[in-house]
Amino acid sequence: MLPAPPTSAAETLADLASALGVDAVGWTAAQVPASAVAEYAGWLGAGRHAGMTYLERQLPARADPSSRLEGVGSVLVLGVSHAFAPPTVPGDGVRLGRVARYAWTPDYHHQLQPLLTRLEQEAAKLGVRARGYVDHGPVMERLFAAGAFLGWRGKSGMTVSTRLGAFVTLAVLLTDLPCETEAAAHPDRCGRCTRCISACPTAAIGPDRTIDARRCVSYLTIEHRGPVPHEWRTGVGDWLLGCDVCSEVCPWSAKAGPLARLLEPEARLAYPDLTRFFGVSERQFEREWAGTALLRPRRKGMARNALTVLGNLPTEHEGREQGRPLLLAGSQDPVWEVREAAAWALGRWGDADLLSPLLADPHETVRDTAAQAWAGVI
Ligand code: B12
Ligand code: SF4
Ligand code: SF4
Repeated sequence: MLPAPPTSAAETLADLASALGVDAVGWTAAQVPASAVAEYAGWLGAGRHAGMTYLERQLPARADPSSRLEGVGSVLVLGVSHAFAPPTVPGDGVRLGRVARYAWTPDYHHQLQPLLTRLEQEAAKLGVRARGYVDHGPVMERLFAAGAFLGWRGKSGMTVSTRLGAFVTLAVLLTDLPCETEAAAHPDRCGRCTRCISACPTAAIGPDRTIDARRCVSYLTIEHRGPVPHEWRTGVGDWLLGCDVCSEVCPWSAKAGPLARLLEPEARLAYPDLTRFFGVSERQFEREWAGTALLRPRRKGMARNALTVLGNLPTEHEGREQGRPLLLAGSQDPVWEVREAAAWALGRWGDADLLSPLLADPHETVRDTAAQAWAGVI
């Protein structure tokens, strides 16, 4: 039996979520087993959260959902598909590299928040206290998703659904509705498959269904500040923002096909024009990309990522001609991290003309990378 609070209010809230366009809806008890907390602490202890130190501070709150909502009893878990059909590539600008699907729409946090607010209001009318979260909150969304039978914890760490595949965004509504059903979880449907583990470009997926963020391309392109460690730059490949490899190769994603209906992708976000990351201030960038996922790495992060993607272009790639002016712009960027990424990319291209000025760069790290690039050891 699926876990659900035994009231008509629970049904009303679940029905409303479905009526608002949510693709998968389920209830679970607001319980976090001690074993999950211990595992999470072990993950942090091993340093696999990389620079996301906020995750350490949030552990007590994650372990205890009543810290978010006093008297919490049950959680309504929402799954929203972001399995989009790709939009048509616009013809203008320099459009190289790939953006992960979650970022093809205006920021999903902003898009889904009104839906959660609507559910909170409906709950209040029903005499239920409720608090919604999408991604940002210190809530074990994937644990609750498994408890609500939305999907299981795949070997990639992703919540995978038989109906929606892995391209599913999660949100939760903590409520004070009691839940007496025993905690259960969606059965594992990975079987003997290990596709995500083999396909991960940086071998970031461990044998324990967790990842090492220090080498995950998603972390490196979105959350990591400063130069990406050289050892992972080729693994970044053509990813400008995020990484979908472990979700793409999952057979359950292929079975699901494109079915997103609540979120709408935009071509300018799926295929951003790389020239817009150079020769502009952070403020101009923020204005242009307001309300999108590109704000997280900021202008300097996106310029760095664009240069990494350019550095990874194969020798005969047609994009090299369009990309060279960007390498020049990157090598003259006011931000040293961007110049450092340009030095690396120029080394990969063997472009001595644009590389040589960086050998005398005012920043030591840029000079170091330029020297390695010059020596051909990049
Ligand atoms: C930090 C974070 C990241 C980090 C670290 C990711 C990671 N795998 O740990 C980075 C930046 C690398 C990242 C990348 C991505 N992320 Co992210 N991320 C988060 C965030 C904010 C916290 C996750 C976290 O605490 N990780 C630490 C690990 C140890 O915790 P965990 O995955 O929750 O699992 C723990 C427990 O929940 C428990 N657990 C999980 N499932 C189950 C099931 C059972 C039965 C049990 C008992 C326990 C259990 O076990 C773990 C140990 O305690 C969540 C949102 C949230 N509030 O949860 C989004 C979230 C996990 N990310 C999401 C997405 C979409 C992505 C990317 C696909 C984005 C992209 N395309 O680039 C990649 C995928 C990488 C991957 N393979 O996981 C979605 C995932 C949706 C889904 N279907 O699973 C989330 C849920 C955001 C959302 N609201 O939709 N992310
Ligand atoms: S998001 Fe990419 S780099 Fe990160 S674990 Fe998945 S496949 Fe590996
Ligand atoms: S790719 Fe295979 S192993 Fe990985 S999550 Fe999907 S089904 Fe599981």
